[in-house]
Amino acid sequence: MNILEQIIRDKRAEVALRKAVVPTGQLEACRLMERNPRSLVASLGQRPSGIIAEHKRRSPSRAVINQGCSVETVVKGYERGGAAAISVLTDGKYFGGSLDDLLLARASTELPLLRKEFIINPYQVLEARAYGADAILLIAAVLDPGQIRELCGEAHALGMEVLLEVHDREELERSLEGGADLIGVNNRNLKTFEVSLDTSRELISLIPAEVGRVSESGLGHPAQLRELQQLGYQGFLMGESFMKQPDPGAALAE
Ligand code: IGP
Repeated sequence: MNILEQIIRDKRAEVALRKAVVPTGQLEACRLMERNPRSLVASLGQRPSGIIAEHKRRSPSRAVINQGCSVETVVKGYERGGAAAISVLTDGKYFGGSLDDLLLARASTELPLLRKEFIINPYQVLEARAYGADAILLIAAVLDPGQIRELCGEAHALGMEVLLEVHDREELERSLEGGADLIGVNNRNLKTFEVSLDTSRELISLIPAEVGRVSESGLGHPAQLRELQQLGYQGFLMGESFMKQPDPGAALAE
């Protein structure tokens, strides 16, 4: 079993437990459901950096990245540093995140927030909204086209946008009909952790012009962002290169 299959197996069990503890009706009654979500797509157009800066404490590929900074410090630093949006990892077992992190991020910024999670069930989309997210991530590698369509529909019905992550041509082609607002090309293979920017270079020409284009993972140098921008990417999802510094927001501003 590869790591992605392992994560999804655990996630199924987790979602069943969560549903039992907080029923759908309770989530629907949450205060944050009254708030109007903000557009991640629009923010990428307005904020010149195009950076979606990620709160990430640890990962299966790199163990501890940053345990010292509070969510509030990181998020406010990212905003000050010029981020266009913030991504918050909410998976606990493999990434050390939580829905409380999303809530704390929501209390710390007005920038659009992406819930970074392994979403397999509409319940998690509702959860994202109730905890203050403006957009969700969907990972094509673990979803079939019917699920992508269903989860996109759920997100849109709740006023949120969808960033759909792909890693190869096959995933991209079978996912395009799903209705995502943005396509994210993950430079990291989630099954092997290998990182190559060639993934972004090769897939750009296959992404239709009407969807937003985001390059994800393994980015750190300004020269990389310049190259990807010239190729047609408008967004850059970056975590480790900021989080591994003692002051992640200052690292972004540099
Ligand atoms: C950020 P990096 O290499 O800058 O820390 O990558 C982000 O792209 C990465 O965390 C990520 C991810 C994911 C995490 C991309 N897709 C899916 C968990 C699940």
